[in-house]
Amino acid sequence: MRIDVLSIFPSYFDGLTLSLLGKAQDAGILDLSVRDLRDWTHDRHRTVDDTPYGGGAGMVMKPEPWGLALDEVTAGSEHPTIIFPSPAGEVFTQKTARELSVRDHLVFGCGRYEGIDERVFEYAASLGEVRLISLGDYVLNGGEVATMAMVEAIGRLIPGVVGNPDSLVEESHEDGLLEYPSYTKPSVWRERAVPDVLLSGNHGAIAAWRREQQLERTRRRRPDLLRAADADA
Ligand code: 6GU
Repeated sequence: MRIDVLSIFPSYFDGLTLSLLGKAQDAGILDLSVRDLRDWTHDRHRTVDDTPYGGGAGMVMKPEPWGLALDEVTAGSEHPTIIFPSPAGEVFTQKTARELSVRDHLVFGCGRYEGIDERVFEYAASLGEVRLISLGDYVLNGGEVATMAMVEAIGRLIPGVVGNPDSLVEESHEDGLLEYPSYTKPSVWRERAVPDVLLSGNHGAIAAWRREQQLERTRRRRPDLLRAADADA
């Protein structure tokens, strides 16, 4: 998979070369390129923002650098998916991550200031599929941290990135439920014992107990997930 990130703070993404995603890049599974949006400006100050038409607080990102950057990173790409992280977008979930993990080419456009000139989104739709995606109902200063979260969630689903694919199956949100609790040695620690069933060797009983724990935790912590599953059924 190819991923291009456009940002005025490219050094935010240095962390993505570490660990799992760094190995995926070394192995040639993931081709991640982070580009400085200011490289597509042509004035002495490398200006990317200006005052909003109609007035109001803050600055708006100018369309011209975005147009040139999007033209360049999508050139020769058949079906790029162009993602603009935005608190005004659809909410990112594990389902979104799964869907995006099978795309050939993702482009993340990280906005800053009060936003990006609206015409950029219209123009981007002529180059590929545009998605405005939010991490949740709170506000970050820009799209960079949101993009890092999405690239990690998507990247680990690409075949070969996570060493043991079984570890992808039993985690929170893969089946619409939270994960069951995990324990390791010692069997008693600070007077707290590991649940007996896990030491029983009875695989059927263990599977049933884990399922019950998943349901109980989800009921208690995230009842909204159970209602969403009901609505799906
Ligand atoms: Cl994707 N961007 C910004 N700026 N704030 C957010 C967000 C995204 N998701 C939640 N808050």
